[in-house]
Amino acid sequence: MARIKLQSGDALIVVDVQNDFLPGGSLTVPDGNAVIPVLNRYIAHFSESGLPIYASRDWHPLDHCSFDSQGGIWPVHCVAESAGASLAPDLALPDAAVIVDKATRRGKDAYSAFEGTTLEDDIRRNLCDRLFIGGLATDYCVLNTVRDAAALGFRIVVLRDAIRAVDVHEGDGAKAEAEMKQLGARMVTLDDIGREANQS
Ligand code: VGL
Ligand code: ZN
Repeated sequence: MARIKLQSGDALIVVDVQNDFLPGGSLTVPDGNAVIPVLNRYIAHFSESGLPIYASRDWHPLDHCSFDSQGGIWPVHCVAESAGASLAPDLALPDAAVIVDKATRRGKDAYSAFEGTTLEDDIRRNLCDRLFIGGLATDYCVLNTVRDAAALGFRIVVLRDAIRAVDVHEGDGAKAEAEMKQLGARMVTLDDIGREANQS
């Protein structure tokens, strides 16, 4: 039973599904690869509906301030142009997907896909007002992207079967989900999504 019909004004944002956040990467999100087949289904829905798809990448310089080598809290990860920064090869993005690189400057971290990027402008130019957001990690870049989306006045749908948490502190992911709900995000799974044309 599809409870949400995709329609014009909807956009999909796939957050940071990059090799370094997956098993074998330098900052593995537990069970992170489980989001890939699910996101591929969402991507197919959006593609078939002719709706815009954005994919963000964490895209750091080698000496980024978030790295423990620079006094930050993370291992070196998602260094621009490195294999670890590549989007997961199994992520089935169409050519039309728009890639959004963030946290590209040494001195500043940016967990939100909106921070220091053209994402908001791109979305508004496409006349989108409802954002479907999934990816990695629930308690960092997904949460902060949702926070900014809410502050910017977008309606938000979180793909709760296509997010996973780092959980540096146990419960961080659950807390993040609670906050996203508090911010007005609707939490859905694949079963909730349908297409206008498919409804009967
Ligand atoms: C992220 C930690 C460090 C994320 C990025 O994409 O959630 N987490 N950099
Ligand atoms: Zn990062």
